[in-house]
Amino acid sequence: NSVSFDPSGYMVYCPCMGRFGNQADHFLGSLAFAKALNRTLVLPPWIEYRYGERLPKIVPFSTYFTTAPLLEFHKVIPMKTFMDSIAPYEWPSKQRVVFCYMARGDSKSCNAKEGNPFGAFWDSIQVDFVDSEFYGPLHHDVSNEDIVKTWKEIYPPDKWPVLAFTGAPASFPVADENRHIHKHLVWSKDIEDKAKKFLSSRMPKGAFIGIHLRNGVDWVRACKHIPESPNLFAAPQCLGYRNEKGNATAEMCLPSKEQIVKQLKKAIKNMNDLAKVDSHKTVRAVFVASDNHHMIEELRSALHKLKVTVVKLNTPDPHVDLAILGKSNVFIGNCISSFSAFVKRERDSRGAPSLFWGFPVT
Ligand code: GFB
Repeated sequence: NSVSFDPSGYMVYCPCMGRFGNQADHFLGSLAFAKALNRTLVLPPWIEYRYGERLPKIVPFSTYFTTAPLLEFHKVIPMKTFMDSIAPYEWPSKQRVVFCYMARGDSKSCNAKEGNPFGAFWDSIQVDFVDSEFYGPLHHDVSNEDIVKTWKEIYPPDKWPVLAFTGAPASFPVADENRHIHKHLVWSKDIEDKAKKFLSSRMPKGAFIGIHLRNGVDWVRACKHIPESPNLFAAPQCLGYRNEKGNATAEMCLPSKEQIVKQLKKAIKNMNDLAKVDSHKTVRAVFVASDNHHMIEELRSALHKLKVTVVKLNTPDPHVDLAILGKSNVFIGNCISSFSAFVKRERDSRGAPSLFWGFPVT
């Protein structure tokens, strides 16, 4: 067959933590890790959870993203190609050892298939493991050259052609130095087309502000931890990785209606001031993405004097929401949410402006 084998080896992992935003953070770190070790990264599928369904849905990587731009950064291979053309020869069933930092649960193994989504993920590619390998105290922070060297010494590709990880060999949130890799994450034609179709058919011509309202019950619960977690989840994206720009607040996590309206009006006014010299910049619409309550009626009535349309997708679709938010003239997101962080990174890679609810604290 035409798939060429990489003598430097492969790396495969289960994106077993969190939902899309978390998995995207982990993907960037894992790709950086694979690059540091000079191994081909097997593109993981996305793991999705449906309310009321016991098993998660396993979605091919390419459903949402294009492979070619990733190759500009590092060697990657689709999961199916790897399983069909590489694994049978380089990673036969009897040699499938799984890596983890230390034993999971109360066993002497990685227990890589124990629990959800662990079992479902490896089952989806028909992989069972014969043994576990604990790599601790070695770790995945490859910003340190010695660590890279140690990985290569202990696990050379001729003896270990495939490193399979129980979870992503990456940090959450994504390390600061890996954020830039996001520019290689380009939406698939399908997602891009859906976003463009919505923009051309449902949005007035002109500038628009994209906002992310993360306000479902899981989020309300998570925000209760803000007082003891000053850098919760994706918060470093606005507060800095060492809280250089302050601590997370309840208003950043779950902004009030007053806060949202105040910031939106200000953003619209700023844009419209710019529009005095460039009329293309006049704000015509606000696009709302949310996991729960879009506040469409509240926002329409609060903004009616500003002559803007307030819109959302007819059918919920997180990836199309993200793609549209990425294209907005100004984005206002949730600093704590990794879903917002996805948009912020994409926009940063193009120099497009982003703001956050309740930040900076005034
Ligand atoms: O993406 P995500 O990891 O971001 O998880 P957070 C939130 C999920 O909620 C998304 C849905 O993957 C979507 O499925 N969602 C959130 C949305 N915002 C929107 C939106 O604007 N539009 C649509 N259509 N869907 C973390 C979780 O979420 O929240 C953690 O990953 C944990 O596992 C924590 O549950 C409480 O960082 O916001």
